[in-house]
Amino acid sequence: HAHTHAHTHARVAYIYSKDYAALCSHLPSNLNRSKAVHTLIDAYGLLRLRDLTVIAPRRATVKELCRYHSRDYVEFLRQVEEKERVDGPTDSHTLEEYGLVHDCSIFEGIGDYAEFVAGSTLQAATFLNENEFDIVIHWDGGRHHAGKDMAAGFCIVNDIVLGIMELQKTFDRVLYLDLDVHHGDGVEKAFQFTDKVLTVSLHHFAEGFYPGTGSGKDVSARSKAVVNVPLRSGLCRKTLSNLFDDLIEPLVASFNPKAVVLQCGVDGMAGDPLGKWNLSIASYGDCLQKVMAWKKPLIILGGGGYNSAAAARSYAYLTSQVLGRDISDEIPEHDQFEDYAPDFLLKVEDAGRQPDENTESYLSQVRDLVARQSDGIAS
Ligand code: TV7
Ligand code: CA
Ligand code: ZN
Repeated sequence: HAHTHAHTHARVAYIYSKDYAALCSHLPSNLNRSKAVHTLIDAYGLLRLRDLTVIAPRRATVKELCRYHSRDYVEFLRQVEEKERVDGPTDSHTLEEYGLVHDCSIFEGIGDYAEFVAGSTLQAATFLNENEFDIVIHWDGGRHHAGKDMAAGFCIVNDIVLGIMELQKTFDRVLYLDLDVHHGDGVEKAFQFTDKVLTVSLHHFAEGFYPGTGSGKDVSARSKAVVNVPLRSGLCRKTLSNLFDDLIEPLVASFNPKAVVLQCGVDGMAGDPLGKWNLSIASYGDCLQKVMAWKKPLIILGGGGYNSAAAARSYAYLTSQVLGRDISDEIPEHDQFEDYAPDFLLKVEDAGRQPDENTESYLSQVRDLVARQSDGIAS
């Protein structure tokens, strides 16, 4: 295929259906978030714009899921609800073996959810492979912690790994950039032995913070194209923007990816119940602008974000940015308008909630860490 990107307006696909949002809204860690996100984006009129195509999600087949996941785990996910209706609750040993406890307990529709979240990111990848769209948005995707044969950290299946594997059919080098406040451990693990997929994760790194990996210090033979950027609490817009320019831009220039997957978890936003950072919506906007400026085939995924109204605000803003449209700072009147009280504005402010502990001296250590990890990365 010829992938030329001389267009001024990107061809944008947006993966969504009402039923899929309902399915995703049962995810215990993000109850009703999916509905909030798509409802706000729709309320802003973005789904009716001509330069955006809404595409219905599709199921991944067993065969597709098994490109990465183990057959046992896939079959278990697909059958667990029916089996529990007939035989009663699954024994705790089996649940623990598959990681379907605590953070990832079984929920209504889990089998369908697993098939659709994976199928949707696979579909996104296929659109890029076939040069049908330039940018595909899948806000319900981005499940970076799921393992080959187990769930982890609110992630049941790893749609990202499956999507990147699909992109590899067409694109020789794929960049994975993970902005979620947590380390993208599952994706890193899947591609740690190949230099054709560069996995980059920025994350909060501190004693006791999940998942505890991604120190940036485990530079070894196994990690060929793995770059971790461990950061401290209170990360603010300016610091992130500088890090992006100083560390990410040169890395990406030397790797020269043919396609990009952006995991845009927004749990680093100020006030997120799980996050430790101090980012604003505009801060994610900065990153997205920089990524779009590369003009590479791009999949944009969601991820964390545990204040649903804040996540909806940011995903609405980011969607408008992809389309090159400005949207009003005033939340439009719609069914869920009350969720945006008391200000009813699009803003999530980053101002001074907590100090930025990423001091100049800490950041110079990070620069050294990243330099050591990037050694030998070239296209
Ligand atoms: C991508 N933090 C996912 C991020 C996954 C974080 C964790 C919770 C949590 C779980 C709950 C809950 C919670 C308020 C927060 C070590 C444990 C501690 C379970 C109680 N409230 C993403 C995963 C992280 C579960 N897990 O990157 C049920 O917070 O720290 C842990 C692991 C063991 C299990 N316990 C928590 O953003 C989408 N979990 C309330 C009820
Ligand atoms: Ca991350
Ligand atoms: Zn997260």
